Amino acid sequence: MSLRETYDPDNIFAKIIKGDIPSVTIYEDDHVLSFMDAFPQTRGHTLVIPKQAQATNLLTVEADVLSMLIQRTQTIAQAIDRALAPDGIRIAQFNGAAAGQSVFHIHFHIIPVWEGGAMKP
Ligand code: DGP
Repeated sequence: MSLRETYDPDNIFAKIIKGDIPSVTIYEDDHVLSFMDAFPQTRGHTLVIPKQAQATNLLTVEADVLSMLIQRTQTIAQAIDRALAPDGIRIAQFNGAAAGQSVFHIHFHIIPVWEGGAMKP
């Protein structure tokens, strides 16, 4: 999918928001849903998505939604830090299939990392 494809309201994350696909919720409010990645790179690998915004990626998302999303990502990363005490936390975000994006509903990855590769899933 290119950077300029229209939003598919039946994408996997839209189905998770609707409750049509189960997920493990980490945090939820009126605007944001955060849940465990089904294919975690490390233990605690978490995704953060907007609930209402129909945006495929960072280039097309509204600025206020993006601000809210990164603020929630910070809060959730702080909670993951307290819970799992990783040595580092990687924040990842991909735009377009060519860049590695596979689900076309904007999202941030929060990926705790441990020195020496400990705490693999
Ligand atoms: P990206 O490559 O940035 O589009 O990442 C999409 C992530 O979504 C990837 O790490 C795997 C995850 N994922 C794909 N399908 C599902 C699903 O059905 N449930 C959950 N929880 N995660 C999923």
